[in-house]
Amino acid sequence: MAKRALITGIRGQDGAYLAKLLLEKGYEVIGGDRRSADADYWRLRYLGIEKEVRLVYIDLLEFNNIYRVIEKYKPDEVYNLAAQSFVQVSFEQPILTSEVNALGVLRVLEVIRQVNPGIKFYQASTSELFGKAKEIPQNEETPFYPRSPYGVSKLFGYWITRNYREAYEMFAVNGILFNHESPLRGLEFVTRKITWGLARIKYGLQDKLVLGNLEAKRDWGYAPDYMEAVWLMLQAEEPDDYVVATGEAHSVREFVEQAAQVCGFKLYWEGEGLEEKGIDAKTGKVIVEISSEYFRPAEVDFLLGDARKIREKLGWKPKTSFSKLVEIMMEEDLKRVASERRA
Ligand code: NAP
Ligand code: G4F
Repeated sequence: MAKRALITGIRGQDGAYLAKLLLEKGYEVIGGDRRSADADYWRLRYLGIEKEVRLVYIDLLEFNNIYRVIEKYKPDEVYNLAAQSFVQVSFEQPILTSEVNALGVLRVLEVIRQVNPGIKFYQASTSELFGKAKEIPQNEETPFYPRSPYGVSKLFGYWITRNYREAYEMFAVNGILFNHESPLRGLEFVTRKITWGLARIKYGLQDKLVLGNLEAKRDWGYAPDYMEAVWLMLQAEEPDDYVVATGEAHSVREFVEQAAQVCGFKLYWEGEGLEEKGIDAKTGKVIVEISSEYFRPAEVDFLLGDARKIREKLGWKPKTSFSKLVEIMMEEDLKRVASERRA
């Protein structure tokens, strides 16, 4: 019989790629979506799986709702991807962020414990747990030092998952995933903001791209590669926590420079701090500016992951390089903007 998986956060980037992967593996996929007035399943549509996923309303804020869904659909595996996932907004909405990202995880775990503790559980943990990182690179043993309400809320999610594993012998695991991007990334995150913005500048629909801290460094991977790792964690013999990363870090500045190059701009920089500007040498136009609006009250300066454990124990390694990732995202946004312009 086909395995059945429940994915919370089905409308997000990872929800879509994971659903596609599981469908390809023969799973029946139940997609948990919180209701919203203008629900649009564009990511599922983009991957051609909108009709293959069975959609159910599930909101991590409501225990009874989660209980009914899990009791009714009896999944073999639950992937908890739902979250208020934007770090910047967590400074504006710290309580909502914690309700969803901290207590929300506990609600799902508690339902599983009550309905059927044999259900396998995946928690979407994050490299934001390392925050002001205590060592470079970061692995499963590196101490945590979160730097945002988002990071702090995810710390609770991480520990409650471990606690349910240890206390009730549940198969509950944390994937500590470093940043992973794709053409399905939300426009608020810096990589997609850059590729979408540059594509629009190229086609004359936008004047400039306004960014925050160009010096922040991230270990950026490709989301579909990372969903393979997520699935592998629930197929392991024993439940355990794993770091998922590429082992290479790049700055926001490098991301802009590479994307601009793919886009056909010749970018150079002038000025410093908030006055710094990115100029296209071909036209002399300013295409990148800096604004304090996009700086965070507390920043995570540098993340670099060591994914040795998952490579050695589960045989996972990333397939997509940083330059390939930038190219995939930039070319897809150029295509999208070109067709938006034709429409
Ligand atoms: P995403 O695109 O923001 O997707 C998150 C999804 O969660 C959205 O579809 C959102 O629904 C849903 N959601 C928000 N609040 C909810 C609630 N109260 N109840 C039910 N659903 C709710 O994020 P992602 O990039 O796919 O990331 C997936 C997970 O991995 C998140 O938990 C994130 O924190 C974590 N993570 C991501 C990365 C990364 O680099 N992408 C790295 C490490 C960890 P709407 O569509 O209605 O807004
Ligand atoms: O793209 P970001 O918003 O991602 P961030 O904060 O690293 O969080 C993402 O990755 C985490 C894993 O480490 C996930 F847990 C989380 O859910 C999310 O998916 O920002 C990346 C960096 C930051 O240092 C930020 O200050 O880019 C810097 N940045 C510079 N200018 C900007 C901008 N970030 C955004 N969003 N917008 C800017 O204009």
